[in-house]
Amino acid sequence: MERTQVGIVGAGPAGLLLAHLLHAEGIDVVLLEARSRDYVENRVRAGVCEHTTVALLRDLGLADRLDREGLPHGGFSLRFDRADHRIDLAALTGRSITVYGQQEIVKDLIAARLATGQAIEFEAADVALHDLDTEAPRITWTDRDGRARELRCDVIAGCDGFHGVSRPAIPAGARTFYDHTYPFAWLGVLAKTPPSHEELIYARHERGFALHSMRSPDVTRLYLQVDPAERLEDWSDARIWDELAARLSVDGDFTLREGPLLEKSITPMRSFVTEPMRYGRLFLAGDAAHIVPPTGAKGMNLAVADVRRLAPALVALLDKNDTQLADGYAEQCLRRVWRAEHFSYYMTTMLHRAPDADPFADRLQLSQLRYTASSTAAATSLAENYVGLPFD
Ligand code: RFL
Ligand code: PHB
Repeated sequence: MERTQVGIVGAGPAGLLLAHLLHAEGIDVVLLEARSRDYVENRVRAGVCEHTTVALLRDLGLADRLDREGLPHGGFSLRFDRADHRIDLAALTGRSITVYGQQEIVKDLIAARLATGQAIEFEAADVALHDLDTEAPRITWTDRDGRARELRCDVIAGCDGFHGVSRPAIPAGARTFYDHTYPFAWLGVLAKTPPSHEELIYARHERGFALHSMRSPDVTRLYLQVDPAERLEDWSDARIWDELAARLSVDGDFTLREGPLLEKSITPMRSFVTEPMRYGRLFLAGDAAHIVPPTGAKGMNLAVADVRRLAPALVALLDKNDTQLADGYAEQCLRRVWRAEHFSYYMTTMLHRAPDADPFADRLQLSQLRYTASSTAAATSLAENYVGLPFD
């Protein structure tokens, strides 16, 4: 049987960053990933990095490309009543965010790990966790050459996302789930065309929410609120552009720049939290433990915040047999998680059109938006959550 100190399941932002932090402290890690390198490096997802996420990557010397290619944004627009209402993040908080694709962070982290001579076990199939309530938990899997493998660990970190095997490995009596589904999904597209506006636009419209974001000076990222039952086949490129143009229209100057679509997908929206984020020698981090709807741009940033706490907790546990940080891990993380859950719920319900919205709900929503755009107190509350609350 193979042996390591920390077995990490999942090479998304959480698993890769945790592997990096632990390796830097001399902890031995095995990192397993169900998909291929090519797949994880090209999976289009998040785009907004909180200033705390950027600062951590810089401290670790992992931000060279992010600093060259990432787009710093000091504000964004709330678009409603056919006009833009700018939230000046920099003036309100002294901080800004950076637009840099999650898959670029994943590429940078994979390159950094391989550069230190450490491996990643891509295409690991049939991954299963065992003996989690003992001091010697195990992971079994079938590797890409079809061989059955078994790894004995001191600790397992479940970083395998919302659909992974780690969370379901916790017995039902040992955890509580908090779950909320929304009657919306996001149809997301990546378009080969320069952004139509310098900043992100979160648009509230009678036809539903739309978001204008970007990846680079030549690539735009756009989203439309759709019914979760919608099928991608029913959305031709022309229909997507027409709907985006309608929802992003303003009185005044704005032209939506169209271009070839490079990617299209539909993602349902959900809020979900697991408490505690630990069972015996299994620690959950990132989407494996909790998800938020993407409106607040918090999911990847929460994954980063989790492992930033988990790494020192595991170092203390494994090097000094000091359990204090490990015992406080879940509670500490969950404070930030629930703040992000609330913020994401607030942004989502303020900007999306519920299928059963009546004129009363519409008026409340518009009043909330007008208040946020006109009150420095309300705008500051939004802005400080959006750029990322201080870590400690
Ligand atoms: P990930 O990225 O899902 O990585 C988990 C990894 O585990 C692998 N895996 C397994 N490996 C081994 N064995 C198994 N049995 C396995 N099962 C799964 C998977 O292949 C994968 O590689 O989780 P992680 O690391 O916790 O990171 C979380 C983020 O990916 C997620 O929260 C964000 O993408 C959410 N999100 C956003 N977050 C932000 O902070 N800012 C944003 O602007 C933002 N926009 C978004 C988003 C998510 C979106 N979608 C598609 C869900 C926009 C969208 C549309
Ligand atoms: C993105 O660029 O993909 C993005 C931006 C802001 C969000 C969600 C996603 O709130």
